[in-house]
Amino acid sequence: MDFESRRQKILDKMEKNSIAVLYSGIEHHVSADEYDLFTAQANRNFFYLTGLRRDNMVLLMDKCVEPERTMLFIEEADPLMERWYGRKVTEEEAIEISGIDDVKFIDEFESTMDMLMTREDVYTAYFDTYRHQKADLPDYNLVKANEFRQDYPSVTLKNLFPLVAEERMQKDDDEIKLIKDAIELTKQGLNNVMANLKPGMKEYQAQADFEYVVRRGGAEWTAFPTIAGSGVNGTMLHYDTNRETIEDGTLLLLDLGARIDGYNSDITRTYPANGKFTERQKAVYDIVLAANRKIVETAKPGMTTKELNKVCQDVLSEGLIKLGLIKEPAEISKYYMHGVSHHLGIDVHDVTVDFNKKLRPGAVISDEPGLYIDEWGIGIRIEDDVLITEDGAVCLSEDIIRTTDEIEEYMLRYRRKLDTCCQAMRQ
Ligand SMILES: [Mn+2]
Repeated sequence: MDFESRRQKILDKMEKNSIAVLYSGIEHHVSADEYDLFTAQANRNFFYLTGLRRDNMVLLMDKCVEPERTMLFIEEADPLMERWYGRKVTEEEAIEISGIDDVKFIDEFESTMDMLMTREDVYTAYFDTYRHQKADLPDYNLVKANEFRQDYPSVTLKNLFPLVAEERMQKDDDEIKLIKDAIELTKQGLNNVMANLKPGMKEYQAQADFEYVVRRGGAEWTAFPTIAGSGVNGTMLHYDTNRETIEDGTLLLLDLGARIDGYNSDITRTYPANGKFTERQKAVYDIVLAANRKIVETAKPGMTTKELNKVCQDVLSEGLIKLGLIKEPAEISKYYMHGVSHHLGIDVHDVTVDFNKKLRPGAVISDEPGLYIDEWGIGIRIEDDVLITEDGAVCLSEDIIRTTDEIEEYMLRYRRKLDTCCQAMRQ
């Protein structure tokens, strides 16, 4: 990965006489002496610009001097702490991974900042002040930005987030390769779900069939909590309790993905519990499939995800009118209530600077129409990951089978006798 050119692009966008300060973050405390796994929490912009996902690091870019300076601060290794908590990144490794030559230890950070603020003309400071919603605890970078504001009230504070997000919206070849690898593992995991699926199983057992394969195959973990909703649970968009029995005759909706080296896949497939779709399920399924295919055919640079969603709504409403479920296109919101696309990358719902921003080549977006018909106990979503190219789009997950014929054929051929499958312990 070319982290140096990524940082240069940010430096080019920064104002003259400015600095940028970006923290990797600190571990989230859970309870007693338990902390969340840090790799999943590291500030994603920090990771994007350095390739590092360890806690207690700072990237400092200084555009007040000629030539510009980039420094990285890391924790110093302490053999006793490492015995308990694992190895830290060494200076050599940090230089090697990030390509930053000027690496110092974190206890020098305060004095370095102090000197810089005293000796240089800093008019503007960029911090990552992103906030998802006010109800959340503020992110570490926001806490640090507020401290800085207190210490240096006359320096203009600006948000680094959109400068980095704008770059992250176009993936380079290295990033696309990792997303493809994550998709390939997701495919293997889904094949294992189909091979083991049968009525009477618990939803979490189908989840386990997926997660075993992707972890075994080298995924660092799943991209997000696996959704395995059978029957009416498939109509709940973020259902992830996964504790119900998969009944005969129902569909199982699986929204899931593997994560490799920080990059995510995000795929949804909907399978019949007993290996055969009913006529009604098939009728609804084929409407969703038509919308899914239409999006990848239509998507191209210059369009917005909003426009794509309109295309999706048109296909879905036409289908539901034919089925007699609705009379007017506007009624589609009763059965389809989310957007068809989001960006995908280091974040599953990857960063965007502007919802109305036109797609550019290199963008990776989801293609995920769905229909959620509570009264029939049918929830169907088909989600693929799509790369925007110079003149159109390609489906990166084309190889993950999706037609009802393909799915039925696969399940008929590969479904195992499950006598050896471990029994569910609890509801
Ligand atoms: Mn998605």
